[in-house]
Amino acid sequence: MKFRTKRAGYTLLEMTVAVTVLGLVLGSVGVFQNMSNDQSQSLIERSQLEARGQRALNRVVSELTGVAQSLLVPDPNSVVGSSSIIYQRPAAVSATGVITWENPSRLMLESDPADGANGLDDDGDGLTDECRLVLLKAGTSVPTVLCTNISPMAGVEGANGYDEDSDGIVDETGFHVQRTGDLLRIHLSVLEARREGEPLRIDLDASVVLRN
Ligand SMILES: [Ca+2]
Ligand SMILES: [Ca+2]
Ligand SMILES: [Ca+2]
Repeated sequence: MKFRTKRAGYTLLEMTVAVTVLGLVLGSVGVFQNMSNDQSQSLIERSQLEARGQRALNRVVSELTGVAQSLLVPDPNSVVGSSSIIYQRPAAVSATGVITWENPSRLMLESDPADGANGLDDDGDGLTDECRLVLLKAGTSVPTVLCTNISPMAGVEGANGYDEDSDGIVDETGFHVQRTGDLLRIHLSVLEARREGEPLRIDLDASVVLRN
């Protein structure tokens, strides 16, 4: 009487299929892991850039809080706003409500000294014609840099006489202020170069109510 013997082991074909499937699974896991790492890194970079821009914007808001509309130079009430503003902060208020003003301070956007406005990335940091925001406080002669790597232009705006983002301001720069009534709008566009692709950009806005 003959008995069929139970098969031990796997055929070469089965082994090949198993190895191939395992390879595909491990490859997929690797790709997914890389995508996940890239997304995490991107989120971290965006979060850090937003925090950096927000710190600078908070400082600008702090500087411009309590200032008088009539003491702004220039008065940024035109459709182009202003990338530079001279202002005076209240120093003291008398019992009768008379305000004594500090000497003028100035906030201004200027080209990064290492990268002039020529359409080229002169310093090779991945950003073209980046700017910086500086503060010259009353009574000082050395400006403080509040923020670097500011976009020359805000958002999608180009220097072409059009209001691309339909915000009512034409050709606005990466830092600008604009006054409507007693409301002063402040905008900041900060950049961070990436290893590949376009730089990361964060656009931040705030506003302060001016004294009359
Ligand atoms: Ca540059
Ligand atoms: Ca340049
Ligand atoms: Ca605009």
